[in-house]
Amino acid sequence: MSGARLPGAPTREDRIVLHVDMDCFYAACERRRDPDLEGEPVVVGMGYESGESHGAVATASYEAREYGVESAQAISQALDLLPRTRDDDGPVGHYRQVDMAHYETVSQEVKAVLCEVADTVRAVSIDEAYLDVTDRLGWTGAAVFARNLKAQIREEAGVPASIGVAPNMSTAKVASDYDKPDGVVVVPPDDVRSFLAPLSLEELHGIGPVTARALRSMGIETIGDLASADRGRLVDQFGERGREIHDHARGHDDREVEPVGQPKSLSNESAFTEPTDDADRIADRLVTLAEEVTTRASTREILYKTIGIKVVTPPFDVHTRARSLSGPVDDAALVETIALDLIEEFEEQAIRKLGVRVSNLAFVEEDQSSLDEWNRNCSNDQQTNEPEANARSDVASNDERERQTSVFEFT
Ligand code: TTP
Ligand code: MG
Repeated sequence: MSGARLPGAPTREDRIVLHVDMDCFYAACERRRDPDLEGEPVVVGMGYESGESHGAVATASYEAREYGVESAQAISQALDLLPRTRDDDGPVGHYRQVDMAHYETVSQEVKAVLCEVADTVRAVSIDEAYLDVTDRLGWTGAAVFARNLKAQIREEAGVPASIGVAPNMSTAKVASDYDKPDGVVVVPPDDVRSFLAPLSLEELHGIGPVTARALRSMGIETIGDLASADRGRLVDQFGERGREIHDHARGHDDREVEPVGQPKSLSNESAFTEPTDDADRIADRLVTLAEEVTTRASTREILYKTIGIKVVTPPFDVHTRARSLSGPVDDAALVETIALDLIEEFEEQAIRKLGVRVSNLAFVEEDQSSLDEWNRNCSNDQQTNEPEANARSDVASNDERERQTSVFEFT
């Protein structure tokens, strides 16, 4: 199954890559602030206001798509396809003008959730991002992780997403599109070729109508046909891009998910099968989580100034505790000691889930510009979702407030 690779280039087929793509994003954002649009055909576009008639559809809700509405259609044509008046409880078409400022706000909220659950997040547009979660889970946990993430985005950003999980970016993107809307599709390494094979050429990112037509004229109808096509012929016809689409059709894509900037925290959490108050089990689990987080920090040459734990008690009460140091450290033993110290407050309480987090990060090798970039991308990372009463910070400086989010939904 190996395509042409540079000698020594790593084979990265063991990675776990997520592609998150929001469903009918602009329309979903409109619904978020106007719940009356829920379940209705909604068209979002521009250029149809104040007597203008040349506007085009930016997106449409899935209900509107059922009537044949699609992106780039003339708005007047789109609205003609939709019911204008409501019969009994039947649907009626709605038009909303594009409001980028609002969509950017929602997009930042989605990204804040993504930043929270993965160390490596690459936002590629207002409504899609790739995550690499290889360090966080195995394939057996991938579906649950993706479903939790989808639910979390819905809960915290108020919009629906579809998620594809695969060993590389290109297949993950195909997977996120496969079961839209509100879908989660997991394609483990052994299933990549059989998943891709029957799909039509246009499902592959980078194959537009023109390339698809050219491929069809070569007798190539599906991604499977493309995968087994002669590589030399594809390169003759399409140059370097021929090589790329051939690789992607065969489920090969060595591109790394390169984050924009850096994370704001590193954390890991783990749930018990049943809530437990067994102090030894709780301490053992906390130590394991602390080790995992500090190893990750150390490998990436990341220092931290704040060390925290998260404790979930039944039914689903989330408590966070943290302690800040006077300066950044890389000290695994200290993280363990502080985590064990902080958990003492919960002695004899049944615990459903535990987490360890280090934050207030400093990057040994990084320059400030990439940090600023990340901070812009994760500017909503400071949101508080837990009740104030749950917060308690054993913090050195008064102006520093620990984040309490219901997020950090990991392994
Ligand atoms: P997409 O992700 O392509 O579309 P979508 O999120 O609306 O729907 P889907 O469920 O199929 O993912 O694009 C994201 C947003 O980009 C979309 O909501 C509106 C905008 N957009 C345009 O403005 N013009 C276009 O032609 C397209 C395709 C999208
Ligand atoms: Mg989308």
